[in-house]
Amino acid sequence: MIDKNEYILRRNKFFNTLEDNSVTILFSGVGRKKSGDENYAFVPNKNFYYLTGISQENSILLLIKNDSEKLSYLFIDEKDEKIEKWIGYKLSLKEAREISGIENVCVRTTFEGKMLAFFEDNNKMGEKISKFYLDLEPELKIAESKSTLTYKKELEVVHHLEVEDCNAKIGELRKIKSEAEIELIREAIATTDLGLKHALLDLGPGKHEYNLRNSFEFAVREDQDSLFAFQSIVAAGENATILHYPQQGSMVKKDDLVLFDVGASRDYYAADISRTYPASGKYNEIQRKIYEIVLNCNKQTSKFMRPGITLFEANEFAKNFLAEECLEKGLISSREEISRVYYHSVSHFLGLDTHDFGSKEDKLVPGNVVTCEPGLYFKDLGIGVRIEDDVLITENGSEVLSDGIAKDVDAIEKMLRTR
Ligand SMILES: [Mn+2]
Repeated sequence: MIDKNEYILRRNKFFNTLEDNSVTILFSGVGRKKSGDENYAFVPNKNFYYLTGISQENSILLLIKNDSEKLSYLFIDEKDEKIEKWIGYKLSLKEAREISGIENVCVRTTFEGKMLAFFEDNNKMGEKISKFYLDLEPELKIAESKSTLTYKKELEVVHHLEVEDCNAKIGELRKIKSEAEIELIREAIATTDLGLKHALLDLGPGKHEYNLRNSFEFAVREDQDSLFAFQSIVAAGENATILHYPQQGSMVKKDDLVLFDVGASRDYYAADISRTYPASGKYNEIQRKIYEIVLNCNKQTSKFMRPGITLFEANEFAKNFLAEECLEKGLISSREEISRVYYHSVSHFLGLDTHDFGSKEDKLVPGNVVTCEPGLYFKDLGIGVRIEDDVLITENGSEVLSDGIAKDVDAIEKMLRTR
């Protein structure tokens, strides 16, 4: 749970990145239609959520920076008992105030009127405010058939305003996690661990991938009704060489390795963990050989990650490590062949989104949370191994937040023996 003072602090930091005499409008978004009269489960725009803590659809944040004065307004749907009988509880203005720390919480239907009055005043004052910021994420729907991109056109054409995308400004703030955010990621990781342990009770030949996935997901949901950061991946044998393997209908065979790439989320903060287990309870010789290369790469790469390093450099480090080891152990016959058996990147930023804001060229700084996920995939051998941890960049190096989830061969085999 993030305190309202942290949201106030985040908005102040964001205000500091904005031009004076500017207006910012952020939308939580509206539910996306699935089919008929059914919508997908609503997920708020993460930049809106980051600055408000409000996850209710159809909400709007209005920030005005005028002569260095910083004004925040929040608009949410009016409570309506009839509608609540169908779709459940909605926040009161007071509750929204307590969550967000915004004093001026207004009913959503007053937003358009307030903006019209604002445009009139602004006209009278010789268009003192000419700069508008919107989050121009293309998929962000703010009404049934309206996105922030259509809203941008309206502001430009009707009101002659200059509109700038503020997505990256908020993204930059999101890259550095507070203590409270790191704690939520830790909690998401702990829940993911519970899920994996539960799935291991069922691991064995004759089970289907979906049995193991359901076992994982059952335990996650049972833990404080947790949600998932992304669609769970459980892939046995050759299927584990498909990175985002979607089907999960295959039966696990005795000699299969089973790859889990899974993550619970807490207040939308994601865990992203991969582990690869032997169905028989014991890694055979070739599996162990490949597994230990990936494991050592995982450990060395997370140590390599520290302030000043980029994710591009971390990937080069991991790729070289894998190439060298595979060559030495006779798994490939030239260094170039590594691209055949390792075909993704070793890391991405993690946070409110599983693939969070941040590029491969950004130098890491303390407070960044990134993944460390080397893998090797031998389709011909029916073996795919990925070992993924979540890593916090610290002042002097890094801390593996998911170190508590067993990954050493002995620890895993013992766990499977004694379950
Ligand atoms: Mn990942």
